[in-house]
Amino acid sequence: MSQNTSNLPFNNWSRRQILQGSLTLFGLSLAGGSIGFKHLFSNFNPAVKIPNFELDTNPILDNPFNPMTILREFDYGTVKKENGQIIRQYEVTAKSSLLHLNTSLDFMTWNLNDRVPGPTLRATEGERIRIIFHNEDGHSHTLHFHGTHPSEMDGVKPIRHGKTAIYEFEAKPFGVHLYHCHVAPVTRHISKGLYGMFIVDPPSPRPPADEMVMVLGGYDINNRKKNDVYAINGIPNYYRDNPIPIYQNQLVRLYILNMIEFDPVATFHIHGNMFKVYRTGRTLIPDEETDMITMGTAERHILEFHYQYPGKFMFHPHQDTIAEYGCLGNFNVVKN
Ligand SMILES: [Cu+2]
Repeated sequence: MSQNTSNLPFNNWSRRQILQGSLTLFGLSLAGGSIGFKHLFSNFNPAVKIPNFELDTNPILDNPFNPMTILREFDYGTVKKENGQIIRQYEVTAKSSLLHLNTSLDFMTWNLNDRVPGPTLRATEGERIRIIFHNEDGHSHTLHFHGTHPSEMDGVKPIRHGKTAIYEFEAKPFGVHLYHCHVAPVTRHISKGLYGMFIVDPPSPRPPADEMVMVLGGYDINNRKKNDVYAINGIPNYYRDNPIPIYQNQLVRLYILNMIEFDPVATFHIHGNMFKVYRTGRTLIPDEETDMITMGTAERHILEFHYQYPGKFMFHPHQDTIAEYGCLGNFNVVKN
């Protein structure tokens, strides 16, 4: 059973980035026979390099999270051994908090671990995982996972304010999945921010790549069952104003999830390039190559591409309203 020890962080991150607090290693500990470590960052394969960049500390908006950090952040939980069995354990807390979407628009989110989307939980197929869910919000919520699990772990029974629930099951099948609150009206609980990505890696890891996560969401500010603004990784137009640095000719593996409620579909398009599609992340060989993919709500895929030419390239849903109201971004391709 893999413990992902090969994924320990730091290999590609500068000391400055670490000191900036954009990258934090949580509680590294080794104690008598049990292995307990928690790290949040992905396949830190020495073969993969990430361009240095200054993390925008977002002083105007002053939010509890930064979409540039969310982009390449993976929560592998804490691995422990109990009665001879290895368990990968995560902590997820529901709360309410105010998010500054732009300089003139605030929104009271219901969120997980103080961020929208919630943490990108990641495990390897076949591992036993345990999600400890604390509900510190005033409303009842749940965590309902996609993937295969027993009925009693399906996360549809409301967990009241101040209560804790434990969801435990085997991570399967490999692919890109999601989790979200399943309390009615679900559209409201999701559009308020209670969702996140759940990646199950295949037993043999995918090849090294600059891995990143994009979760598309919408905000129904006035509770009209209609989105007023949209965002990739929580903050509208963040990557339009802060382009994502990637290296020329290096493989990018993008885990993408559409969590936009109220609009039937969202598309995704990248400029100046094509991408390979692994539908729902359920294959190891690509299903197709295109530059446009259509996703219903909760639909998700792995897209792989590398940029042949340096420079700035846009990405966005091709429904231009969704793009113009918050889902527009840029890659900044730099020479390696
Ligand atoms: Cu809820």
